[in-house]
Amino acid sequence: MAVAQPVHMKIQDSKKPKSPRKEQLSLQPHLKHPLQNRWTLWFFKNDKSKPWQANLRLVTKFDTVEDFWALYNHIQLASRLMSGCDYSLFKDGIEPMWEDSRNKLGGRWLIALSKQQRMLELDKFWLETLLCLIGEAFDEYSKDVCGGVINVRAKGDKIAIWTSDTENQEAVLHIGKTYKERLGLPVNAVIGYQAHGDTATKSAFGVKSKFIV
Ligand code: MGP
Repeated sequence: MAVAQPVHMKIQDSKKPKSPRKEQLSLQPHLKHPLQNRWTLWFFKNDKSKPWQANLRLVTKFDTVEDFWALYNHIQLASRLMSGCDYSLFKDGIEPMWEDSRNKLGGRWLIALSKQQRMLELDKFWLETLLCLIGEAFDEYSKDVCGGVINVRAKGDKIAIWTSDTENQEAVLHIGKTYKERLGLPVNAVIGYQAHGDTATKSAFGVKSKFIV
């Protein structure tokens, strides 16, 4: 945004060379702080007349810290979305669905929230989830991370981190323990990891967790 400058500043400025020096120009591309990965934000709005995949929209991609915050500050907080909506943030090239080749053998660490937690914790937990993702918070196991999803639902909201391989127990457990700590959940709280294959074919009895932390 252009900011009007006081007259005396303009006089001082007029003494400076008119065009920036070469070195300054070459520094400009480095002014933004690059993220390790490029990320894609997706939005889901439930229109029951359409198939599930048709309700999913790619919003934008970003790969710098500054562009993340510009986006985060521009979009609606999750707690203000209509019930039935989702945000998903996935590594570029991975679609936020079970069918993607990077997801189909994977699963999710699921944070199931009570209705009361929407006002108190939903936005805080989702922001922390986003920061864990873009900040590669899981050490060498961050490569197993595919993305994160928030489901805004009247029956109780959900937040999850999706990983690529349910069989990679070391990675899954490290990610789960770190995620629980980062959310500041009490030690005696339990979160579960569910395989997408089980979620997609779940029975009336629900989905059994493969791991808990
Ligand atoms: P949901 O949106 O993940 O949870 O899945 P919700 O609305 O809380 O419902 P619940 O069943 O978990 O209680 C709702 C429905 O959306 C699923 O039953 C599927 O029909 C569809 N769906 C969700 N996901 C994440 C996928 C997906 O990755 N692929 C496909 N094909 N359908 C999906």
